[in-house]
Order: sequence, then C-alpha cells, then structure tokens
Amino acid sequence: MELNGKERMLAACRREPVDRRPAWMMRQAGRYLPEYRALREGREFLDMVRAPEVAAEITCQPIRRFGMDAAVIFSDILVPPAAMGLDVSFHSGRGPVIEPVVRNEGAVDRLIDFDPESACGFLGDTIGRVREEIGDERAIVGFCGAPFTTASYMIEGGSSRDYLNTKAMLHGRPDLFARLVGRLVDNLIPYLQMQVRAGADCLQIFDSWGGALSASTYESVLLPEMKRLVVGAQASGAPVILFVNGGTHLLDVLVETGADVLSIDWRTPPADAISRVGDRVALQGNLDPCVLFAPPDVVTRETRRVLEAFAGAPGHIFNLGSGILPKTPIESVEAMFREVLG
Ligand code: 1CP
Repeated sequence: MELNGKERMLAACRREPVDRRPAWMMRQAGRYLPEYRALREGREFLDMVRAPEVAAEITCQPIRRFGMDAAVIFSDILVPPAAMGLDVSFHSGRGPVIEPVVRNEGAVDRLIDFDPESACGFLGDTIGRVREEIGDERAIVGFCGAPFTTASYMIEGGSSRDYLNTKAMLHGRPDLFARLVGRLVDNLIPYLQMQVRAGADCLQIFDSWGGALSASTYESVLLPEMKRLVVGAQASGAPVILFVNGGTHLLDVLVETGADVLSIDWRTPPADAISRVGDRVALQGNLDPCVLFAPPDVVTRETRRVLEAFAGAPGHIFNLGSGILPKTPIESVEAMFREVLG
C-alpha cells in the first residue's frame, strides 16, 4: 500500500494505517529559508500575506526543497483580528502591534463580524494557487489562532510575557472575556470553513499561549468555546489538529475538545501522551526545534527517537514540538526529513 502525502496525512488524522509517518513542520514557510528572505526584502509582511501570488510561492518553497507531505498556508493568526477591524502591523524585532487594544465593552462591541469570502478572499485565492502547484498529492493545512491566543493579542496589543491584562479580564470580568471569546469563535468557524471550501484538507488551531492557563481555568472558561470551534470546523469535512504549546498539563482537557489530532510540544513525553489520550485522538509532534542546531548525525538520531517513541500511537504525524526557528541550518532540516520520508 503506497499512499500519497495527502492520503497519508488524512489517514493519520483519522487513526487509520499508513505506509510511513506523514510529516511537515510548523512555521515551515518562512524566515529560515533564504528564498523567503529574498522575497521578504522591502515588503511588508501583511502585504505578502494579502498577495496570493506571493503567499502561494512562499507556501510552496519548503515543499520544493524538502518534499514534505503537507503545505501550511503562508498567512498569520492575526489575519482574523485585522478582518474584525483592528489595525495589525508587524515591526521587525518587536513582534506584532494590534491597535486599539480590546479591554472594555465598547471595544468588543466595535469588532466587526466579517464575511471570510469578501474580507479574506486573498486567502482562498492563495489556497487555490497552492493546489494548482502541488496537485492532489499533498495535503494543504489551513489554520487559525485559538480563541485564548487570539484574544491575548487583542487585549495586550501585541506579544506578552505573562498575559497580565488577558488573565485580569478572564478572572476579573469573566462576562466580558466570554463575550470576546464568543465573538472570536463566531468569526473563526466560517473563516476555517472558507479555507476548506477553497481547498484546505486539514485545519490546525494554534493555541500558542494556552499553556499559560491552569487545567481548571482552561476547562471551565475555554473548553466549551473550543468544543464549539472544533465542531464548527469539522462540519467542513476536514479533520482538526489542535496545538497547545506548553500544554502537557492540559492533555486530558484537550481531548475533550473533540479535535482529531493533538499536537504536543517537546516537553511532553510521547509515552505519557499516548497513555493519557488512549485511542481517542491521533498525536502530532514533537522534536525540539533546537535539536536542529546540533550536527546532522544528532538530528538523524533524535528524529529516529521521536518516530520510535510514537510507534504505538493510534495515529502519528511527525512534526516539531513548536515552530521552526529563524536561524535553523537547512542541512538539519534535510537530515530530519531524510530520516522520516526515506
Ligand atoms: O518575515 C517576517 O518577519 C514575518 C515573520 C512571520 C511569519 C513567517 C510572522 C510574524 N508570521 C509568519 C507566518 C505564520 N505565522 C505562519 C505561516 C505558515 C507556516 O507555518 O509556515 C503561521 C502558521 C503563523 C502562526 C502564528 N503567528 C502563531 C502561532 C504559531 C506558533 O508557533 O505557535 C503566532 C503566535 C503568530 C503571531 C506572530 N506572527 C509573526 C510574529 C513575529 C508573531 C509573534 C510571535 C510572538 O508573539 O512572540
């Protein structure tokens, strides 16, 4: 039985047998690639995201180099906040800036419910172009930020160390926080569904900062809305992967979201994850992206260890434990994929 990349990704998501482990990398389209940096020169990041020709080219760059099983669309989790009327800009070295901050009723009420086809038509167009280039042999991964992570950017106005304003609202104004999260989920569901209509085969929800919450807070405050988001996304027919960075302590709660796949970071021992989730979900992960800064023979050995550690999982997609880092040597990425793809 030989599967193509798309069949392999979908089979692993559904915990069906595969010929070998499917593989891709979070943040694979971007800064560690010289061909990306050449295109980036003199352009604004969001202008590139909104130019389908450019975004499709960047999405396909890592596929041409490494031949992994899935392409993740070049976009950003801050595209929906921009479509909801906030001003989002990226300044090199400083991370994103979101204005105005959303900290009271008025700010939540002023958010726009957007129609994804008209407000984010560029994204559908990018997905269509990627399909044209890579054909039906590989999977396309569409994505969005999770409500907590997206809300944190809107409340803090950018990146944050401790999510102080976000957690202050969550605990001090639970009604307002719930309204904001509800508005986000209302908008993220059609946004994800649109990506599948345009050609995405799987969807990933990035909860990059969800690990900052206790399991009981995640369960009582976020879980109901995460379930609604996952069910809404799955209504498109595509499987849903949920990545919570630093979410080892949340695994039992995350299974309850109904996601098809849980993406785990490098801190979580695979055997623990497998025993905790049982056969309820497939797993994705979890090579430490810093391993890629070691010599190629170490990369090969550590990659093999990850593959072996997940051998008993009901389904496994090989990936890093979080996004690939900007200065990663290309030779390491080659060594890693040589080991997984054969
Ligand atoms: O060239 C540049 O300087 C822009 C850098 C860049 C890139 C390449 C940003 C700014 N976003 C992206 C693309 C991106 N972002 C993708 C594209 C597809 C791919 O995976 O290759 C994806 C999936 C994201 C998702 C994203 N954006 C996340 C979640 C990912 C994770 O690893 O947890 C987050 C937190 C963001 C916010 C963001 N976008 C960019 C920056 C600098 C940040 C801030 C990160 C922070 O707050 O520390």
